[in-house]
Amino acid sequence: MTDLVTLRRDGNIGVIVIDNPPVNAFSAPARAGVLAAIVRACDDAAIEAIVLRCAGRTFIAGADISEFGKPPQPPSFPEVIGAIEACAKPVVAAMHGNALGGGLEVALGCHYRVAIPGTRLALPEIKLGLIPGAGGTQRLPRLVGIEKGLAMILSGDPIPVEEARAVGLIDAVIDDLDAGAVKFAREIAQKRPLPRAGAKSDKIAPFVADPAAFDALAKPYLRRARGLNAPAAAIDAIRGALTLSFDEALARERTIFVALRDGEQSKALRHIFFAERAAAKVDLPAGVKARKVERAAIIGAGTMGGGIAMCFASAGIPVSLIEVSAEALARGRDAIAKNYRGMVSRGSLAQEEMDRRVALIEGATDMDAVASADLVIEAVFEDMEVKRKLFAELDRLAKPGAVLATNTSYLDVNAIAQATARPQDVLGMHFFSPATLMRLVEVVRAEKTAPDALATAVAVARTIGKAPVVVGVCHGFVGNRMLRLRTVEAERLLLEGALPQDVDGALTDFGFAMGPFAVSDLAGLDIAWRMRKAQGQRAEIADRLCEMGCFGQKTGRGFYLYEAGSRTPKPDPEVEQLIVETAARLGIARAPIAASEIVERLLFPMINEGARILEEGIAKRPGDIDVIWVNGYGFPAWRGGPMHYADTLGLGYIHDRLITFAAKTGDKRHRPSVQLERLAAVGKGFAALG
Ligand code: 3H9
Repeated sequence: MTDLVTLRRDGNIGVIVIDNPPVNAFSAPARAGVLAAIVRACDDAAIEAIVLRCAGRTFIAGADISEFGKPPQPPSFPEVIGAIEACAKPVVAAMHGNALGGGLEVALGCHYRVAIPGTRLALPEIKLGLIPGAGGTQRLPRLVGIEKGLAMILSGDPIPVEEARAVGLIDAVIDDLDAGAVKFAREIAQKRPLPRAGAKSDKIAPFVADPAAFDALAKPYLRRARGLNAPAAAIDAIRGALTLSFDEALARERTIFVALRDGEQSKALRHIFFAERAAAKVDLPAGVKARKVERAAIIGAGTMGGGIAMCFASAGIPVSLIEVSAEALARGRDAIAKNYRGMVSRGSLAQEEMDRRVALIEGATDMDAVASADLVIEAVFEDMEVKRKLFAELDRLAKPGAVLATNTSYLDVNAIAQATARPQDVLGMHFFSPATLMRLVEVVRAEKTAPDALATAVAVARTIGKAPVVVGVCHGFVGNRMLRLRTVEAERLLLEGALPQDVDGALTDFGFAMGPFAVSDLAGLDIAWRMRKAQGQRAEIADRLCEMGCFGQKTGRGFYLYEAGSRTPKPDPEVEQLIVETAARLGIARAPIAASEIVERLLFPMINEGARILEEGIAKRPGDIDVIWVNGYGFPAWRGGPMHYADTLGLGYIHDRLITFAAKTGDKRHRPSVQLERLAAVGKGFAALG
C-alpha cells in the first residue's frame, strides 16, 4: 500500500480507501496501493468482504490523464482490475461524486456496486478521443445491455444513480457512503457464486444471434462522428463482446485504446482538457478571493440577454432580466419559455425543473432592479454611446462591489469602464450565440479591472458551465480579431477561383461544423455589412449581396439559396455569376484552388494573428486561443485548436506558406509575426511558450 491507499477493518469487512486529491485519479501509486490492499485483504482471514471507496469529493474520476504520453508505470489498470475480479471474497465498489472512465471500470471489475444519491456515472473517454481501455467496452454492455452500453460509451455522458440502478449498473443506492457500504458488504459477504460482470451474457445474447441489429444501433453514432476516430473504434471494441471470447475482446479493446491514446486526436483533446482548466485560473494576490455571486442581473432580454439569463437560471442562480418596456420584456420571457418548453418536449428537461428555472428569472422594466445583483451583465445594442450611458447609470444604481460586465463583441471595454467611477469593477463577459449552447466566454480584462473582479467573472462562468478565457482589450478581442482575417481571406478565395461551397466544403472536411459562408448566411450578412460601412471597409461580394437585399437565411438568399422553410444551403448560380463578373471587373484571373490550399489560406493567417495576440499579451497562453476557437467558433476539438494544430504541422512550414500568401495577395498581415518567425527559426512550436 501507499500513502494514497489505506486498508482498515470494520468487523468482518475490509475497507479500502483511496485518498488522491483532487479527483482520486487512478495514478500509478493509487493503482499500486489498491493492488497491495486487495492482496492483503484477501490474505486476511478475518476479512469476509471488501469495500472499495474514496475519500474527498469523488470516487475515482478516471485514469490520471497526465500519465498518458509518458512511459507506462506498473501496475496496469487490467492488472489491478483483474486482481479485484479474481478475488475470492466479494468486493463492493462504493461510489460518490463522479465515477468516471477508468474509475467506473474499476467499479465494473468489482463484484457489487453501490452509490449514494447524487453520484454520476460515465465512461467519458470518447470526449478525450479514447475508448474505455480497462474493460469498460466489455463489462458495461454485459451489465446494462448493448443499447444503453453503446449510448453511454459513445456519448460519454453521465447517468444519475436512479438510472444506474434501473439499468443494472449498480446494485443498490445507499444513504451513507461508509456505513451503508459496510452494511451492504455484510449482507452479501457469504453469497456465492460471486457475480462477475465479465461472465454475464444474458443481456448481450440477442445481439450475438443478430449482429445486424447491433450494426443498426451503432449506425447513427458513426454518422455523427465527424472526423473523430474514437466512435468507430469504440463500436469495434464493443462488437468484440459479441464475436470474441471475453479475454480476446479485452485484449482487442486494450490494443485499440493504446493506438488511440498515442494518436494525434486524443493528444489534441487532452491538450484542450488541460488548456480549459489552465484558462480558468486567475492569479490572485495573497489573501484576495473571488467575490460571491448570489444574484445576477441581465440588461436586455433579446436573444443574447435571454440566453445568458437562462444560463444563470439553469445553474440555480436567481437573475433579474431587465428591459426598457413591458412588451420587450414579455417577448424576451416568451422566447425563454419557448426555449425551455422545447427542452421539455425533447425530454432533456423535466417540467418541474423548467418551472424552477423560469421562477428564478424575475422580469423588470426598472433599472433599480440591478441594486440587488452581485453581477450585472449588459447585453444591449452594440453602440459605444448606448453602453457608456448605461454604465454611468449602473454606477449610480448597482451595489458597491458588484461586478459590472459588458457583453460587447468588439467595443473598447476601457472606454466603457471610464463611464463609471468604479472602473476596477468593470470588465467584459463576451458570450457567444446561442448563449445556452456555446461554452465560450471571453472575460475581458480592462486596464483597471481588479483581480478579484476578474476572478469573480471567471468563477461564475465556470459555475454556469462555460469555458471562460481571460483576454485583453483590442478590437474583436481574440476570437473575432482572428476571425476577421479568415473572413477577408474567404472572400479573396472566391475572387481567385473558389465558390462558396468549395470554401465551406474544405473547412467542413477539415472538421468544422460549418464553413464561413454558411455561417454568414445563418448570422445574417447585414450585421457585418453595417460594421464594414462604419469602418469604411469593403467586401466586394458580400457588400453586393447586401445591396441586393440578400442577407442570408432570413431573406432566403445570401451566399447560398434557401428554399422556403429550408435551412439547407443550395449553390446559387446567380452568386456564381456575381463572383465571376466581379473577378473580371477587378482584373483577377480565376483558377481552381485545391481544398488543401483553401484550408491553409483560411487558417494560417489566423494562426499568424494568434501569434501577434500572444506577442501583445492579449491572450496569455497559446492554449487560451485554442480554447476560444474550439468552444466559440467550431474549430474541431480533435485538432486541438489553431495553435496546437499549427504545432502539429510545424511552424517552419506555416512560416514559409505565409510568405507565399503575403506575396500572392499583397496583404502585409500575412507576413509572419515576430513570434512565429522566432519560434520557427529555432524549430519550436507555440507549446514552448507554455
Ligand atoms: C480513462 O479513464 C481511461 C481508461 O478507460 C483506461 C485506462 C487504461 N487525470 O475539472 P476540474 C484535474 S480516461 C488527471 O477543475 P471539477 C484537473 O486537471 C479519463 N487530472 O474539477 C484539475 O487540475 P488543476 C476519464 C485530472 O470539479 C483538477 O483535477 N476521465 C483528471 O470541475 C480538478 O478538475 C475523465 O475524462 C484526470 N482524470 O470536475 C474525467 N480529472 O486543479 C475528467 C481532473 O491542477 N475529469 N483532473 O487544474 C472531469 O471530467 C472533471 O475533472 C471532474 C471534476 C468532473 C472529475
